[in-house]
Amino acid sequence: MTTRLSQATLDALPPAAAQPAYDRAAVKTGVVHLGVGAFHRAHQAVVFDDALAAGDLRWGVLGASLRSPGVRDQLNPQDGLYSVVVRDGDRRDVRVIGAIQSVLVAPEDPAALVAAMAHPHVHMVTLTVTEKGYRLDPASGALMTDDPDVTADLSDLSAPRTAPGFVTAALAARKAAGLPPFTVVSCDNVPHNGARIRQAVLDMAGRIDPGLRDWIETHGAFPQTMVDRIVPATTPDDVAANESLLGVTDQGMVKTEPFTQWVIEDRFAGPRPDFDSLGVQVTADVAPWEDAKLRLLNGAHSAIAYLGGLAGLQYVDQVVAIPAYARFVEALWDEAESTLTPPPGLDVPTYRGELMRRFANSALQHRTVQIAMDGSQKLPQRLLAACAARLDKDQPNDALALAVAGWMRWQDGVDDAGNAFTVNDPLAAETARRVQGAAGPAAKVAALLDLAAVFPPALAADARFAKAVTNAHLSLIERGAQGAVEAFVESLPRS
Ligand code: NAI
Ligand code: CS2
Repeated sequence: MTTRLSQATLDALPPAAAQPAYDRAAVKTGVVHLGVGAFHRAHQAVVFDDALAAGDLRWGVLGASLRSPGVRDQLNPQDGLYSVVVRDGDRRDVRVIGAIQSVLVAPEDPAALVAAMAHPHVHMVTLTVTEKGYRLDPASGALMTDDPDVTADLSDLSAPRTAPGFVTAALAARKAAGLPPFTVVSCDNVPHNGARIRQAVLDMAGRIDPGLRDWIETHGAFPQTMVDRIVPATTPDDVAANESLLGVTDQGMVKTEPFTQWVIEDRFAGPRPDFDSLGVQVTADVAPWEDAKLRLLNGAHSAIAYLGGLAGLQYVDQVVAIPAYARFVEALWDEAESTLTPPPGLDVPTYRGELMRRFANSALQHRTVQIAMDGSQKLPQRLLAACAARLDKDQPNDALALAVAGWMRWQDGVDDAGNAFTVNDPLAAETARRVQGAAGPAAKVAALLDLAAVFPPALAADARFAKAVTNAHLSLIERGAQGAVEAFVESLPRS
């Protein structure tokens, strides 16, 4: 067995692997991060590492997992160290990140996490707990008060279970201690992420203690963010390949692309790193950035995941290498783009070109099945908002409808070659029930459109939308996903 990456083995790393040059022992914990997945390690933690490297030692990160001990067991034996490997073609840039100081597993000791979040040095709580981790209804954004963990948090916050529960409990502890609130920074692809976590926390606080709610409303800050960097899940092969570069084993490594972007609304409850000097855009209005990213990047990602995955294509780059799929993505973007008000500084044609190049990065091996996960939580902001906006203007939605139909076909749990797979989604049991109970494809589409957690009532009731999705679904059944994409592209006017 090779040696593990740790503070003690940093000296043994090859010169090409960048590593922290600041005094890690002098770093204070200014950030608590909930959900230390791959994305946090390749995105926000890199920015905090940059802040530390620039000499501002207030921004060490305490990571917390709200579920399993996996990342704690990867990082704590490595003194929190791990590498970010930027992959592009044959390029492999390795950088060891020192910002994460340690990782807690919340269910093992919820009170310890609340106490850590209530520490006076903590100024920010950042979150990447996935869309479903907010316990919000995906279509309306309301706190799911019938969720058993939310119910438990509402009746007793001494041992929280949910992300809004931890934030509320820690803010209550800070209020009781006479401390200011921390800034809550959601870094998930949730629409209006700041406003949504704020509403969830205010809702929870209001049911527990109206005085706490008023205090959070007056003093709290929940900036909206747009976050972007493609960070596929790490595989054992990635760990092995990295070991041959580093000379030591790094169980916590993450792989990513060169591109990274973080846009944050200028709304903070206290100190923050000097974001402007760290390449982070601090701006008054994040919404146009968010809409563009969710509808163009993520909308295409979900379409690629369902329509590529059903055709048996494993990776995103394999999908966009097929000319019909690439043309389909452009058609989807034409529809989505027409619904956007791009922010100053975003040139959409250039952005689309960059996105296609990012998707084509074959060194990432970004699995379609990973992106297909949790579709019920993703569809509203990625595809359905654009559909609704186009219907309002009486514009057709054929490409978007094919993507939505791809999600519906995915709910069957069988690909075009007849291989069964697990539908990984918090609403999978509900979609399966609806699919199994439907007599024929049109009834199946109707039963899924009737799922109010995903489809807003006005969209579900729109006969033009139902017809487009039903036709697309019939095409998927008749031709398979790749055939349906090819037929769709054939039907486009020649440009
Ligand atoms: P991951 O699977 O590596 O990590 C997910 C984290 O969320 C884990 O810590 C997990 O314990 C936690 N989590 C999952 N379900 C939860 C729940 N119900 N309650 C509380 N915590 C829960 O995933 P990754 O790649 O870190 O992505 C996480 C999120 O980050 C995404 O869902 C997305 O919103 C956002 N994001 C991801 C990007 C990427 O390319 N990976 C890029 C931009 C945003
Ligand atoms: C992806 C995103 O998994 C998914 O659903 O669409 O995580 C995507 O990689 C990021 O949003 C890129 O910033």
